[in-house]
Amino acid sequence: PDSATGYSYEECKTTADWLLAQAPVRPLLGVVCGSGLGGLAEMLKDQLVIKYSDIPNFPQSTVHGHAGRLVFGTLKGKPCVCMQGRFHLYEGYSIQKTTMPIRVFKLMGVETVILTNAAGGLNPDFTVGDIMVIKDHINIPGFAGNNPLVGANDERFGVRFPCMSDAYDRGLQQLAHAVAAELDYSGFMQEGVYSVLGGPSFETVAECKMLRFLGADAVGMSTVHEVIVARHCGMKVVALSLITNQAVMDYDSEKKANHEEVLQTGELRAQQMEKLVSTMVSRMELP
Ligand code: 6GU
Repeated sequence: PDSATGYSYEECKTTADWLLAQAPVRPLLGVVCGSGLGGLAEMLKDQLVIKYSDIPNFPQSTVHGHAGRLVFGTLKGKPCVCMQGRFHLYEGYSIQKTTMPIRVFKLMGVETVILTNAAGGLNPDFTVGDIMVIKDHINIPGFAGNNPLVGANDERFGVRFPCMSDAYDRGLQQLAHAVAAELDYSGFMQEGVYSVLGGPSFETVAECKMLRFLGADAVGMSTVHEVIVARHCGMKVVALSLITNQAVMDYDSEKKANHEEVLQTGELRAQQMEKLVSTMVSRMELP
């Protein structure tokens, strides 16, 4: 099943070794940049930039707003690898393929993963431009068997049935809030539950109401599959959602979800998001 749906351990290892052979640093930190949030990668010092199309075995990024490059360097002195552009289920890859870079992170020595995304707000207390520290997720595609760990389990990555009740590291969530307070960002910081759908169509009104009723604060099309794979192989995870738009919750609303609004809000808050992440990184104790 591996060759049909995903990548084997050996294929991931080939890619990791190929990257390490040219990387200026051995990364301890992996960052995945969401839509419109790729600017974080520009903050890395002593960069080596590699296009996904040049990396053996790597999937290719197809989404506008995602650059499709891997950037190595140091962020606040910490050795780092950054994905500028991620892979989504709606691009047509198997879900196992979309998460292959996370396993490559692990095989390069990454121990902590920071993920960002753009998401629609479901919680009525949220405002466009808020940053939500993800404390939990609802994996809707997973309910139907679309989980990145489906298929033969390779014990070299992790156990067959990994725990997810502690997926989002408590200490790193606290760090996010503490750093936000220091930067005077508390006025737009939130915490909550992120729900994922396959996309690419946005939600109907009934679907938004259902997700809210289930306990979700935000909805998006990414991150959860990466978190599951990162936790499976024992990496620490912290994830931040930029609320780029309010999900439409009633039929009278004139509003329509669209990708342009997502990217515009990204621009509005991108610098603060970058500052938040880089300051968190400067405070992280890495081995
Ligand atoms: Cl409203 N929905 C989904 N599924 N993803 C989004 C979004 C909404 N806004 C940004 N990303």
